[in-house]
Amino acid sequence: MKITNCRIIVCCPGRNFVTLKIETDQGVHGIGDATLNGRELAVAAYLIEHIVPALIGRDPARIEDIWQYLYRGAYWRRGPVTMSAIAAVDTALWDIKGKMAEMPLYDVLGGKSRDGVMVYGHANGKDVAETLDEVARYIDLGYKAIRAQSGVPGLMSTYGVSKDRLHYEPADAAIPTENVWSTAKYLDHAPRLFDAIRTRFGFEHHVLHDVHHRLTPIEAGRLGKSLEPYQLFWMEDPTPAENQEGFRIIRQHTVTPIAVGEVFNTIYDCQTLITEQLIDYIRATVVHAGGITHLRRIANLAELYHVRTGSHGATDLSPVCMGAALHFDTWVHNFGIQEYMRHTPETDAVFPHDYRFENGYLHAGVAPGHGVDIDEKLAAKYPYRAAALPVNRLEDGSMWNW
Ligand code: CS2
Ligand code: MG
Repeated sequence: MKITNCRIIVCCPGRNFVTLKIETDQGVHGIGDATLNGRELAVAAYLIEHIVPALIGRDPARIEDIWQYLYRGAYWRRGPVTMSAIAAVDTALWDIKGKMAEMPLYDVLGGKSRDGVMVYGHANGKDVAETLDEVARYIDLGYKAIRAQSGVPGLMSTYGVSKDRLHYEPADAAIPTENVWSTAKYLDHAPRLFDAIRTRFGFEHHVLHDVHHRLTPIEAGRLGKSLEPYQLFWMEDPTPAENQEGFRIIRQHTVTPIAVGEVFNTIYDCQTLITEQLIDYIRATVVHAGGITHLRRIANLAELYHVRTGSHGATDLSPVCMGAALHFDTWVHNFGIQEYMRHTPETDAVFPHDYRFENGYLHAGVAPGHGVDIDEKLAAKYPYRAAALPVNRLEDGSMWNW
């Protein structure tokens, strides 16, 4: 069996997506997501210039060897652009593997560990009252787990709050929008939000919160401690994780569980966090962490240390990534939860898929491979539009983490 052709499809059905399609001499094709929010064309160029020419003629069955060839063979290892490009190839090859075996991907990986994948939705509002109404909406939709974000009094805008409540989309301008941040205002406000949620809805549902890399370790320790009465499922990205040792400080001060890793691209980014049990959930995902082949290594390491998976699933990860992630989640033993931000109907139409939501769970579907395809004719109607994520400044004007 041979790879005969590779196509890179860039489209914007509401937001930008980069999709790799690998075709073979057996008439079977595979699809992989290569989307890196705000840097889409860099990954597309990496694929076109450096990967596709080396793939033609290779045997698509040799997934492990191709992964090692692209990772070791580049000399320049790691990084989000490289690893997203490798992930796209890897995902497409696993898709082909499943189609050739006539098995859903979870069966190729080792079979189902569970019947459905628990997901969390993203409830957000400009203030506490509006966020509470959104939490109620997710409860009505059947969600068992809900992440809550709200505007902070005195700040014009913040991470996680959008006009279109159900389809949160932060990349809103070609040149980044500038936000203003105050740690003091946020730390004062966040516990009030969760107090209001537990007062109104009780403790039946899992609640989560994303700090989006805004705090220092000691501030994160304080926040985690102040949220303990509300029993969060997790506190996400409390501090930037380049400094993995910083999480020791957070751990010394709070038992609020911690989830980290949506921006990670290799196992080395989380090695200390996992082996020292400084986190509870690892958020690395298929598209940004080298595909199924590498994510499997991360999850296997995590399992040794009681760390469970909680993969990133924002709208900027395409339905192709979501489909692959759901098969992975269905198989992997140490699964925790999966993020599920709903795609717009335009996006869903461009990417016909087999997964479905029911009663708080996503089901991967039984189609061979990962069960997601791309309608190229429809995709061509939505050309690329430059869009970047916002940036953040402190109130005195200095740059901060968005
Ligand atoms: C996020 C994202 O979903 C999440 O947890 O932190 O919204 C993130 O900001 C975007 O995926 C960035 O592309
Ligand atoms: Mg996040």
